Amino acid sequence: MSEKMAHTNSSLHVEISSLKLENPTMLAAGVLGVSGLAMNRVANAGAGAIITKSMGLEPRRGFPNPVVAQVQGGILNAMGLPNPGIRQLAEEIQKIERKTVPIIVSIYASTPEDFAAVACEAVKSGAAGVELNVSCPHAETGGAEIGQNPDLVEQVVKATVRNVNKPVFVKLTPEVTNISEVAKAAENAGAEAITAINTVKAMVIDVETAQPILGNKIGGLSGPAIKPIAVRCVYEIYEAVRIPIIGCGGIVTWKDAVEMMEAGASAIQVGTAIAIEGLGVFKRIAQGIQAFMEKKGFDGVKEIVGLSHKE
Ligand code: RRO
Repeated sequence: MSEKMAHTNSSLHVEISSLKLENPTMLAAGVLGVSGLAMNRVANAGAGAIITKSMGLEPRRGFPNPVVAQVQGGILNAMGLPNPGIRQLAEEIQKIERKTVPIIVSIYASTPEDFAAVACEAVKSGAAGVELNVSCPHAETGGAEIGQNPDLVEQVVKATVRNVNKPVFVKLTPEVTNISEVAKAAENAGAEAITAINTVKAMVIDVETAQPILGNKIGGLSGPAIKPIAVRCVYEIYEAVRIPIIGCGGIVTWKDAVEMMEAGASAIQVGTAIAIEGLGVFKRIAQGIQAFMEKKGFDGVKEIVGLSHKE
């Protein structure tokens, strides 16, 4: 398929709430989502949407080095939410040339009021939507301690949807007993999509020094090692909610993407795979999904979504 076709093929089009995507691939939060120039490269590489790095009200330096470590089947990170602060974002968003690619701003905060305040700033900066990060595995406040409590999730989502007129996604942690319950709380509070999943709390130790490798000691595992966890979470959430689910976790190939969609995802996010495969991964996945649909006689991506739930 030509480069042009991968961008324009209408059978790959996806709608998530009011957002229109040319294809179901998205850049996952945390990877290349800070500078306008990097996001521009991702948009030109064929991503259907971009999720920025998580932004807070104020700039943050993040955790001490090392902040990443490669492990079998993935990458462990404890970046520590480094970001320039939400007010710096507008300038970066303006550098993205392809205006048809929705920019969704990932945001974090510690209270419902601050989530709403960051979301308002994000929308003023040109965000097409916001993704509430209530699931960072190693945030000192906010993060997974919110995402592990359906009542807190409800408060954060309610405060945000009351204050912004753009779609609100909620990104969940897999580290709960019942992820469906958290997804339902987000849906009832007005979320328009669920992103599942954030990284999984993990650790790696240097056997010679007997010390944890990451500066923060504990971090979040991403990459192929967590894909079956993500597929299970998406499958369970699909049975519980009616809003779209965005699958995230270990997707490298088009087959991974189709598996996630069969589990119930309407779109998918790619992060760690960029380190493995480079930016060509977006077009390769989109083209693979297209070829799969042609082979199966499907006219649109929707026909794949949730297929594994049908006998
Ligand atoms: O910045 C990070 O260390 C980080 C975040 Br905000 C997150 O949501 N998930 C993750 O693995 N790392």
